[in-house]
Amino acid sequence: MMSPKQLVLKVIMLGNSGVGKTCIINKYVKNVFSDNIKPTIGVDFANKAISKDDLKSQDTIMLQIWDTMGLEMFKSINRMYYRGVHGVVLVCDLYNIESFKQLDSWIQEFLQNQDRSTDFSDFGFILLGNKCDKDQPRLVQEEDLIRWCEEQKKFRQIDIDHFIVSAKTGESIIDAFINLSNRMMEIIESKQSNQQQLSFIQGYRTKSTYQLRQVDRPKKKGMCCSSQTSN
Ligand SMILES: Nc1nc2c(ncn2[C@@H]2O[C@H](COP(=O)(O)OP(=O)(O)OP(=O)(O)O)[C@@H](O)[C@H]2O)c(=O)[nH]1
Ligand SMILES: [Mg+2]
Repeated sequence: MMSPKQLVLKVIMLGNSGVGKTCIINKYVKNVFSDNIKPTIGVDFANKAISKDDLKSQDTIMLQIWDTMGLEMFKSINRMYYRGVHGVVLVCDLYNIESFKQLDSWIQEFLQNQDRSTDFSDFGFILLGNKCDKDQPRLVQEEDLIRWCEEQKKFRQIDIDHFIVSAKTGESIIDAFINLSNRMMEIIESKQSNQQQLSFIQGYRTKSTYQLRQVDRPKKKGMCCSSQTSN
């Protein structure tokens, strides 16, 4: 066990356009929600600190949450943001069946293009079914999410917990990110020696901060890459 420290962990949001990825980040990091939000073009990231009171660990975490474009035509551009990722938030819209069907393609796309590990259990995952505040019969049921997670366990040996959430009311959003943070900590702590843990964490860090900033700085006007920080 290494001495307590703050770890910077990179998390990426994945899911179809319109499922609410940007709204979920805004609610979680800034506690705001807007009905009037445009599709994300380019990338952005926000930082959010998780205290050790919320973690089953002596360490604290700074989550670096990357927001990407869900539009199909940008899928290949998203690939460069898969570098150095520790955790993935998969999102579908409970009122959009296609967004649920596409989850498989998002996780596959990530696993094929990430550069960190051939062992898929080295990544933390959670699945969010968003927009549960809506007062209409849902098109995607909680049972569908449960079954999907069971399939990931069976066919890919990946443990994924699901959450029914709302970016509008904030329901279960904090719980979901704490679950993901604990999962990522478990993965780090499962590394046998201090040295293994350290190189595992530093490997992430080097790739997510240094390389991304060097390679991915947008050249075109209108492609934004700003950051927000919240505690
Ligand atoms: N009722 C309700 N509407 C939501 C919720 N989350 C997002 N929305 C709405 O859904 C629409 C899409 O939300 P975004 O956050 O832009 O979706 P996105 O996944 O970031 O989409 P892309 O950036 O195109 O990939 C917006 O009109 C939001 O106001 C929610 O929890 N409840
Ligand atoms: Mg967005």
